[in-house]
Amino acid sequence: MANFEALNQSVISGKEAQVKEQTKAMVEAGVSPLEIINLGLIAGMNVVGARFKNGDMFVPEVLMSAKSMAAGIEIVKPLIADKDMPSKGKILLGTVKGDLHDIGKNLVGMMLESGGFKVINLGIDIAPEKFLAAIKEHNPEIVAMSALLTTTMLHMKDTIELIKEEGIKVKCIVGGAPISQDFADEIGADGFAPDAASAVELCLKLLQV
Ligand code: B1M
Repeated sequence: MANFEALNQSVISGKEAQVKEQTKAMVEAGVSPLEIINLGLIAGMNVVGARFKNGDMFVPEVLMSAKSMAAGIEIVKPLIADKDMPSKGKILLGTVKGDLHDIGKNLVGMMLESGGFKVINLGIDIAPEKFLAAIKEHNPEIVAMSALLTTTMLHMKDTIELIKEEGIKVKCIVGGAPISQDFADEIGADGFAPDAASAVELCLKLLQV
């Protein structure tokens, strides 16, 4: 019987080398790749998400856990055909035009990936037209926008308007330090998440998965 609990613990404590070692040992012992991902890696990250939300873990620790989990997934990924990779939906993520802040956005991306979503991280300074082109290319279920500046948050509205003008049906969600639920409602977003763990919950709710 594979020791998923030990792997959970290594992810929770952000011990990347240990995660790699335990993941490789499980692969060599013939444990199913999907079980390693779901019961070992993602289950550990779920605990991290809950602790982060409750204020029991902080950003640097969460980043270490997310990096450890990603290292484990990298080992298992080649063993799984793309179609079998568990995915709860595709999310396009980016920091809006004129804004270079990406620490929080990347954290959101990692938490979404650990929550089972496929994330396409477009990066920073993403103009509405770039979001639109990426939507047409990747056909995501959700577009998640981040803004940290009161000046750039207005580009979220421009992006949502452009998407609506084009008649594209995709859920748009927003977040970042200056963003509030009121602002999200005002610009016609489908949701707002104050932090990375809530972003996962919001996407699960919006897609009903
Ligand atoms: Co700048 N910066 N910064 N900055 N910076 C802030 C945001 C600021 C509040 C600092 C201050 O004055 N007190 C201020 C904004 C003021 C305002 O607009 N009201 C500010 C400013 C003014 C600027 C510059 C203009 C400074 C200058 O050059 N004069 C400049 C702008 C550059 C630009 O973007 N064009 C600038 C530059 C920078 C650095 C490059 C130096 C650096 C960014 C490095 C990087 O990201 N790679 C930086 C940093 C680090 C900060 C602070 C100190 C920290 C931001 C951060 O990473 N927090 C910030 C002050 C602060 O917030 N305390 C500040 C940690 C991160 C985990 O939290 O990003 O909030 P956060 O993400 C959270 C949630 O907001 C949420 O989940 C995350 C995790 O829980 N979330 C989402 C975020 N995105 C989401 C998307 C979602 C859902 C949730 O999708 C649905």
